[in-house]
Amino acid sequence: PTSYDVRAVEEKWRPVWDELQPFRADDDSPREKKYALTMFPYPSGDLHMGHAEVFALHDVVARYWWQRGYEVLNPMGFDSFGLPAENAAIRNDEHPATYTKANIAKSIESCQRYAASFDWSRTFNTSDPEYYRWTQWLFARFYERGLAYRKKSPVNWCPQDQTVLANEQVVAGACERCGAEVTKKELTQWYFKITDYAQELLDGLDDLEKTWPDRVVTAQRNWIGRSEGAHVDFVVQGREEPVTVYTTRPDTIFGTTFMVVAVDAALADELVTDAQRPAFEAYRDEVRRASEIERLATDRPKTGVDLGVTATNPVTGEQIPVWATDYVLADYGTGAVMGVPGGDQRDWEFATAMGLPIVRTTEPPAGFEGEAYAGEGLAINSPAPGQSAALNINGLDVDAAKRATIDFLEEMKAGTGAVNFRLRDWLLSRQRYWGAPIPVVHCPEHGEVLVPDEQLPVELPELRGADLKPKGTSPLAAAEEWVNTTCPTCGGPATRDGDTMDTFVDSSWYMFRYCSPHETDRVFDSEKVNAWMACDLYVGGVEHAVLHLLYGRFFTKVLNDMGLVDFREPWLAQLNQGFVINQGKKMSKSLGNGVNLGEQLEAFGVDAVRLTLVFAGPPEDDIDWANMSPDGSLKFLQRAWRLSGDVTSAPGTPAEGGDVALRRVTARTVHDAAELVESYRFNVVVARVMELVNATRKAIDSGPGGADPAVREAAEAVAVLLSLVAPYVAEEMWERLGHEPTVARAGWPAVDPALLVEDTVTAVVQVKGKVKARLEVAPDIAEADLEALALADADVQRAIGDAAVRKVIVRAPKLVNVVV
Ligand code: ANZ
Repeated sequence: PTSYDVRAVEEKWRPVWDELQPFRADDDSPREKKYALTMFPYPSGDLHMGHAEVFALHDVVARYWWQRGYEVLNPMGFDSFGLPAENAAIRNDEHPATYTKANIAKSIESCQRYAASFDWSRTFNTSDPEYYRWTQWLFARFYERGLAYRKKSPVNWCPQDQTVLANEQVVAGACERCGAEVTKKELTQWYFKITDYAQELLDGLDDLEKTWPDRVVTAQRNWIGRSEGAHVDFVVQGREEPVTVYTTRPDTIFGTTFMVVAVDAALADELVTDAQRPAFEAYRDEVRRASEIERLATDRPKTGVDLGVTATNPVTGEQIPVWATDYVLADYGTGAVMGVPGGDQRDWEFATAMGLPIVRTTEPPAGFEGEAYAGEGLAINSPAPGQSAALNINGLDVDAAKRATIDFLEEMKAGTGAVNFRLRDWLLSRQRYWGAPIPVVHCPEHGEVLVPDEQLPVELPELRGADLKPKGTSPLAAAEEWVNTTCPTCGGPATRDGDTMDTFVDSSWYMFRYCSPHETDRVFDSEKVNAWMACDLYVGGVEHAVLHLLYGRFFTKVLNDMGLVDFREPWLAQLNQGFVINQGKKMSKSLGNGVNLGEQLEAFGVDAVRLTLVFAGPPEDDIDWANMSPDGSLKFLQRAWRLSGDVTSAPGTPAEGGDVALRRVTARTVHDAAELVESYRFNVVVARVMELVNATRKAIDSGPGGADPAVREAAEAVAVLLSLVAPYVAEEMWERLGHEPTVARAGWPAVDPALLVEDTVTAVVQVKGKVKARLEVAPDIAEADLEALALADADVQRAIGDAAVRKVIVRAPKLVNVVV
């Protein structure tokens, strides 16, 4: 036959692999361990092209590690709590588990057909009570350490999904999931104290930057948002405690002409005079009606209300007015800002709108035509001519001026140097049903009480359809039988916490659980986790740059502090795949340009689809399916397969006596493929295998022929290399070459280093017409290199002696003639 039957080959090998279980990770294996993790999916349907891409890319590395002799942990599960299942359940009047289970079954079936090398013996779903029991257990440990707490504050509220959102889930003012405009609501919510780890989360990036994609590292740095500056205390009329502001530019204090307080902060409400209260309240109502998008728009005119009190500038003693505004954020810094219109554009606009004075305190460069100047320069007006102050920083550059001001403030006890982070605590409670219940009981007598460990999991009550409709409070809170319970401390009547946890809590620790997924009496076996982890590679979407990837790092640090794991970073290296798009655009229902994975697999087979995705380009790049040719991939696979039928030497024939030219190509290909996989250049690996297939075909048809052992060696290398990308055809080739399954565990082909040494030629060096040296050089050596090499040779130098070199004639690569 000149081609194989794609469908028949797929159907033939699947049951064999099911039997062999070649990818089951053995905890007790003496081999060196590797952990290859790819982000587990939400089961919101069957697998799609995006999954096909990421699983194909990820599998190259996982399968490569097996071939290299490692014991590989490559697990897969499902992030199965969350809104898609809940919304579907409301639509179809069913239980979210119904939808979840059906999608998981479909996805597992597809993954197996796709021959992704996952170890299915370790799979779990985060919505399994056996899993979320431990999510709750971890919450309890965080609570005990003071890392989980409740507070009332204005939170992001999605009016569509009727739930709060973490800052990380608000994208450009809109709900990350449904796109609705997010508003603010004052609510008591649960938080994880991720801010305790802000500095460490930042510092860890210095190491990760070597093995993580730049854009992820940058996104995390920006999200953590460390800035250095000072807290400055302003005495405010009629208030005992001073008002503290956070500033990154304490050196601009001489230009502070007003103070602005966040209108929605309690401080504003507290400071406002009776006379100004009506105006203040009217303004606050107006602001609350505005959406986050409007509030954050930079081109929006500045608004505010004078609170009617004044503050004293601690350096100049001047009285400045205190205003409330919406451009100051309540939950950043201290919620109060010293207004420096000369140095901050927002303050400039505010001062201009309100008719407040503007004083420059940094000399802008000549010709500066902007408004506020925030750049480098020397301090001026600090103090201004005629102004008296105990501090004088005129003439200092920004850094020196900052330091001098902080020193002064510290001495006066009116301020301190301070570091600030943009990172907020992680709001983890959700008013939705399909999540892990928060394991806390509220007792009128004892307040918040943790549900005792032995009573975990706190299982979800059986609710379905209309019971799940968002009402602004959790559907759990309305499930009376479930909510009403007794206090674990006193046994008196109490109520369960009605919120569930953000699904990002579930996915913050799943990588640990895979190491010992069946534990029933502990969260995981620390010994096994320490043996497998940290993950050697994490493959997934860049959209998780700040959410999941920051939370997982935070969890790891806490688990390390608890003594449960012996490392502080969970993912040593990371690879982000690009998107699969179609006709230049993201696939979407409205554009009708979606590509159905199942149809592609039907038409071209698993191997050709996988090969196409891997061969498309560097993994980080987007793949436009419209420009791809799975048909071309299939043709190539048929060509590769034909080689296996043309090998006529017996299996096990030593290759030593075989055709050297072909042996060199094979050795070079195998050698380079390893380096290419390790640097994630999978597409180049495919290109090199294509070249090897061509070279082998030529050797069979017009070279030494199919009986030459070098041909067998080459065809076997093709099968092993293809097993990383196209497992079905690779297995079929392997069988035709006379081997037992499975090629996936055949082992990386041995490379004789002698075959990697390039051919050399002998260059003759003559001095005064006599041969003085013979040099072994590369056939493509450049003339200049050959000349330098010749003149540097000791015998040549001796022959030249003190004579002056008149001319050097070079005929690369064979001859150098030195004329003296
Ligand atoms: C005076 C000043 C003068 C400032 C100047 C800047 C330039 P980052 O780097 O983001 O930390 N700020 C402080 N708290 C704020 C809040 N809650 N809402 C809005 N703005 C706030 O920025 C810190 C700077 O942002 C602070 O430094 C403060 O303005 C402002 F020439 O203080 B600055």
